Amino acid sequence: MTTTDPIPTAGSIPTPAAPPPDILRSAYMELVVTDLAASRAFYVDVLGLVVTEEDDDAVYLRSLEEFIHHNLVLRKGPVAAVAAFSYRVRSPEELDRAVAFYTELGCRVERRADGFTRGVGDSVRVTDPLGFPYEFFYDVEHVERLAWRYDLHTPGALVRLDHFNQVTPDVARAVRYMEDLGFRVTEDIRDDEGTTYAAWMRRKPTVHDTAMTGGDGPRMHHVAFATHEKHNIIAICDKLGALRLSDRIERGPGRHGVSNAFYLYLRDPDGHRVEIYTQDYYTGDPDNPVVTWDVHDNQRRDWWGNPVVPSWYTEASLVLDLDGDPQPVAARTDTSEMAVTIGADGFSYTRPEDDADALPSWKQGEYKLGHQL
Ligand code: XXG
Ligand code: FE2
Ligand code: CA
Repeated sequence: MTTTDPIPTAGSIPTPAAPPPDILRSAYMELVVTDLAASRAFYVDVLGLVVTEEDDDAVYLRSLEEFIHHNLVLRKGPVAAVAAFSYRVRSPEELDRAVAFYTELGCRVERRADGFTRGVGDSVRVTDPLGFPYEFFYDVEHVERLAWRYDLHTPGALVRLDHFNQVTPDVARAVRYMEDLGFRVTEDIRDDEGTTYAAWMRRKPTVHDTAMTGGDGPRMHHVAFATHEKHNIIAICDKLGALRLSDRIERGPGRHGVSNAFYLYLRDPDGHRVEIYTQDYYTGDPDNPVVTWDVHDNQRRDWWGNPVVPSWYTEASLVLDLDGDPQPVAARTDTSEMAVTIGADGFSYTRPEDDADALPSWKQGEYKLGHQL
């Protein structure tokens, strides 16, 4: 049978009449890695994720507070890429909804009663309208939640999977589709000309389950794991230094503007980006206000004003179609955030005398002190 996977095209994505599946949370990512032993050493020996199960082809890992079989699958393969962004849904019936929703969108849809990975049962995988491999499941093996097993915790303990981050050429188009899928925007980055550079969207009541970052896509920007505290992130930096692996640190540690979380970005042996993230805020009320940042605000991505390295804007991982082939990447056509903020003719401001209209009213008090200094 010949099948085609939709590639990202311009034009809006229609809203299906079929209701979307009720998604609970981002649950796991399946990563294809080229050297399984090297990746295992990075995620298990350095970052301390827990092996639930493994064989010659794959390692199934979980974070310390998780009770489902895995949050990360490392699968050996020829090309480093992402095979699935997987979401848990509220009940088994939600899988029928996922099939109807994506079938109506004209997407390729595959359902497997016994799952695509070990530990997970009935699942639906799709190539979504943006070209990403999305998965939905409810049925999953429960394993021991290691929250109380402090004998196993390390100083840099990763306790939960927090979110995914996806690169896509047209963020506004992506947001409309994700809202149809039931996500709500919590924060975004824009300019006065109407360009959206990035948007953060949630199902669980935190800042996000996934974010859309403007750039050439579909590609995977990062997968993020949470620690309890900021000091756990510092401990990871110290450990990387002690192991002479400081070149795995790409950006940070620092405080995000967007999300208010404390962060660190690492690159794994294949270059897949992993964020360590902690202490964002509750967003679960129905009238949770959206926070919009000006793309020229120098503190939007790093609250302390530290520059974002160019690789963070330009590099990302390929994603696979349902046959396991890399998806073609389409170029972003809107201006890139790197060009408008750190490129040759880009600009950004820290104090609002450079752009008086840009400062939200709740920051006016802070600004008065800044102005005196
Ligand atoms: O999780 C995140 C991020 O998407 O990784 C990046 C929260 C905030 C940011 S940003 O760099 O915009 O502060
Ligand atoms: Fe992130
Ligand atoms: Ca194919």
